[in-house]
Amino acid sequence: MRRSFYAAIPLLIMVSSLCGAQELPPVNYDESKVPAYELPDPLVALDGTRITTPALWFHKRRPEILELFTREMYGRAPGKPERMKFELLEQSDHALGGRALRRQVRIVFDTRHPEVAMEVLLYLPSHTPRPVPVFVGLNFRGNHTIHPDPAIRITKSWVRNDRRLGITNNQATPQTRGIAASRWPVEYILSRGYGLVTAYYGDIDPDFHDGFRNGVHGLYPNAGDKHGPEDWGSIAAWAWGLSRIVDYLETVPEIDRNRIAVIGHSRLGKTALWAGANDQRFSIVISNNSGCGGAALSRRRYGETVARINRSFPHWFCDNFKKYNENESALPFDQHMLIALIAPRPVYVASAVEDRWADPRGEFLSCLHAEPVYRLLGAGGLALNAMPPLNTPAFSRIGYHIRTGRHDVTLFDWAQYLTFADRYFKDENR
Ligand code: GTR
Repeated sequence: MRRSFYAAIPLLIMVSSLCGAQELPPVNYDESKVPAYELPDPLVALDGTRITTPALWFHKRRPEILELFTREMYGRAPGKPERMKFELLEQSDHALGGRALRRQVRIVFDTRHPEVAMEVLLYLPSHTPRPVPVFVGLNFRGNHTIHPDPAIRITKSWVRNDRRLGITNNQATPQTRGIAASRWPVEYILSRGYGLVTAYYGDIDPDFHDGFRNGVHGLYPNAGDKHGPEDWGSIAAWAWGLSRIVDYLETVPEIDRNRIAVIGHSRLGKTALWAGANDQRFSIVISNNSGCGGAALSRRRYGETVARINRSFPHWFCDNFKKYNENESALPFDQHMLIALIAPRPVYVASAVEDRWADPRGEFLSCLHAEPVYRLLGAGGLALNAMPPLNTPAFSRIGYHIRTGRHDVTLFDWAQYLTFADRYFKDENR
């Protein structure tokens, strides 16, 4: 057995080189080995124009940066579909022991293909003046995993197999009900006067590389073999799905459309940032441990790098992004400019000290280097010039914290996001 394995090594090497698997430098976790780099200036346009007024930012530089991120990184998504439909699946005015109104709604993106649909779960606080502010965020394993509430529909979409949870045929099992509840403190969010809106990201696009055929990719003519180098990857598809949730929320009178925050963790934190950059209906944007391709600066090459993320997840970004593998200095932007696209709206970036793969310092530096744009727009900035101590949030227009612990969403994180939202949503002068 062992001998046959060793005998196969030359063959494995040959196959991997034929597949183009490139030998990557070791993962760097040593701050002294971060390469010297120069960041593109968000306030200097490609033609050299200095951006000195809000008008220049909004009419010249912002559209330019949005286009660069679209073409070179996340890929181009379609607009709002013409044939969407919202179907009410279930509703209760006395959910969670009378604390909440619960609603489950199916969003069909194109009535000609009703099988491609997203199920949205809403909890709104019962005893809060309407219309209420809400947090919107995608979840990783199905709506039924965010809370043990037995009325939540179990997803029928493709889910990743997991033997420990009894998932062997890519179908969610009843025993997965509530398994992600620690990341979704529903009662606490409601008690602070906010609603929570979530959907399973796999309803929008299953998270594996199938050549851009399944999920919402398949609804458009550029699916599969027609997929071009600047067409949307999965992160852009998930972000597009978040905008479709807002399309629905705009029809719900109990929800205040001017107070919609978008939140996401990890790959879904990257997604929340990209959704917030594209869709100004998100009035607060929250990135929880989003790392490479999210809040972290690519040029630092600390932890996960562009080449590594493109190799592990070839479907997340558009094909053009692969040009920057081991070639970050050629990027016409870095992730501080993604934060800047959200300006002047409040944005909150959170890191975790043990989450070195996501490069906490790189996440902080993106906030710091986005600040000149916020200042130009008269929106204040970060109110920090160095990383704060652990568990010490900074609640400026750009909010930031680094907490103890690992890659996760905790009650501490939520407590800060709610306080941050209170500051901008409950302030009379907002
Ligand atoms: C990791 C990936 C990260 C992050 C994370 C997650 O495997 O390298 O970029 O997105 O997954 O989403 O949990």
